[in-house]
Amino acid sequence: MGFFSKLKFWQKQDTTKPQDAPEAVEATLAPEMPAEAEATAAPEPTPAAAPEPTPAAAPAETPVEAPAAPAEVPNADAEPAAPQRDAAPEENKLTAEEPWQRELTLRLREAEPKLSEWLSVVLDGVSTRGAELDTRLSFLFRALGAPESEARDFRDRFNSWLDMMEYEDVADFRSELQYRLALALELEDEEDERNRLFLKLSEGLEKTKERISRRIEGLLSAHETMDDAFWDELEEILIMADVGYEATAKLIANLRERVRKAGVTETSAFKDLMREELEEVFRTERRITAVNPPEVVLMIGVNGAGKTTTIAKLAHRAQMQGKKVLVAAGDTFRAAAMEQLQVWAERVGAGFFGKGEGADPAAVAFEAVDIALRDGYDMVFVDTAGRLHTKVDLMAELTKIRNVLGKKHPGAPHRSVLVLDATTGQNALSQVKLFADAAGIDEIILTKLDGTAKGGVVVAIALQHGIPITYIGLGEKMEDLRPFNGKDFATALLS
Ligand SMILES: Nc1nc2c(ncn2[C@@H]2O[C@H](COP(=O)(O)OP(=O)(O)OP(=O)(O)O)[C@@H](O)[C@H]2O)c(=O)[nH]1
Ligand SMILES: [Mg+2]
Repeated sequence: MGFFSKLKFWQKQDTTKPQDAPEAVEATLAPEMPAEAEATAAPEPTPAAAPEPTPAAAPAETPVEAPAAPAEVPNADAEPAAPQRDAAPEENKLTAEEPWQRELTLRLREAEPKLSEWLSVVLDGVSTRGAELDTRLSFLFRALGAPESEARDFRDRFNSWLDMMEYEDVADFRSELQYRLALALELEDEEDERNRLFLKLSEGLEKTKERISRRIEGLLSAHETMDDAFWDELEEILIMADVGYEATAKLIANLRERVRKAGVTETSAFKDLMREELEEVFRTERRITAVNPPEVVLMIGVNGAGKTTTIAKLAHRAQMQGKKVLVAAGDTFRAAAMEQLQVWAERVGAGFFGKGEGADPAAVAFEAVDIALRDGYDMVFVDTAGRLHTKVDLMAELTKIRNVLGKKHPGAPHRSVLVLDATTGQNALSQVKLFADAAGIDEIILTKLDGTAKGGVVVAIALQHGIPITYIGLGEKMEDLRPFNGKDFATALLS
């Protein structure tokens, strides 16, 4: 559990706490308070962040990568001869008396209360990794009231990742650093982060937008009213953008009804109505998300869809949120599949369990959950084969894995996640049907939306199957797997 979730939990427990949250950044940073004492006194990190930001409002105004302020190294002189980056945390202990620290505190307090701004202040004058960066990151954690142990844990994991990636320059890892901080400090819902995601989403959907929004623009300028010819042309545009016949027919019928109810005929009103309709299409029922730990997630999908890399990305997110994660190599069809998963597990710092090529995948799943129960893991991701000798074999294997998991741990698998490659367009729809009928699906993750013009398939999946889409893949980097937000998707698609 991350620091701020613990904080929220404690606040709920103790109703005697004052209601008024103090400023996010404390002027005086107490050296090494016990975690709990510090936490109960600590405020919400983003008092100014709106709970329901409107993603459309700001993307253009918010810099994705805010440039560092003019170089001004507050601790250039105050810092002793650079300690090694693996120096004991005590050596990095901060005291508020030091001039650079006072200055940094003031600048953080003056900055707009959002992560990208805080990070700009903290990284000002730091161009490479090393002791300076470590010190500043610890400072940021403590300035936000997070316990030293979490700062240390974050720094250690981040430095191991930097070692592995052989990154030295801040320019190479800044984006990943911000992503990790957003997860670790539970700031991902912050407006700033959402804007970053929205920009990323818009960029990722560029090719799909070429197919949908550019053509809709053309349609709107060619027609003044929404007459039959208008709807016919719209139908063609949607089909060409991989929304598919069935979903297009449904969407057009819904849109016509919406237009009729709104009592408008002019095409100028169309985009807003279409956006509202898409938001409706992507709306999902609330579900019980609580689980009896460990939470077991079964990843299914055809070969090459992105199951293994998506497990890595999900494991990474969960680890950053303070969870203990185990990944299980249930794809025993190919030795390479297991090795690939093991490498990813090591990279993201998750536990790994595998039994070798040809082992029974159900036995792998069973033993992995056994280990997870014994060793207190919070989550288990079970990778599965995408290809077997026949479809029947594949489905029988998935059913067996599910049964065994349920016997070992009631409620498991808590989620069966179908991973779909968006570049396969309409083919993705038949995969949903196949897996839903044979194995059952609780949610869908669509990968490779970046660089495909077939993103319209997202609409088809939501309309035809009503299975929640929980994440989308917008690239190969860890931070490129993002929670799916239907409202943002509709806005990005039509903007
Ligand atoms: N551009 C892009 N590439 C992705 C994305 N997700 C996965 N990939 C790439 O897709 C390829 C296949 O991914 P894997 O995770 O190995 O797919 P898999 O489903 O495990 O495949 P099998 O093990 O063969 O069944 C890899 O090269 C990934 O880097 C994404 O969102 N965007
Ligand atoms: Mg795989």
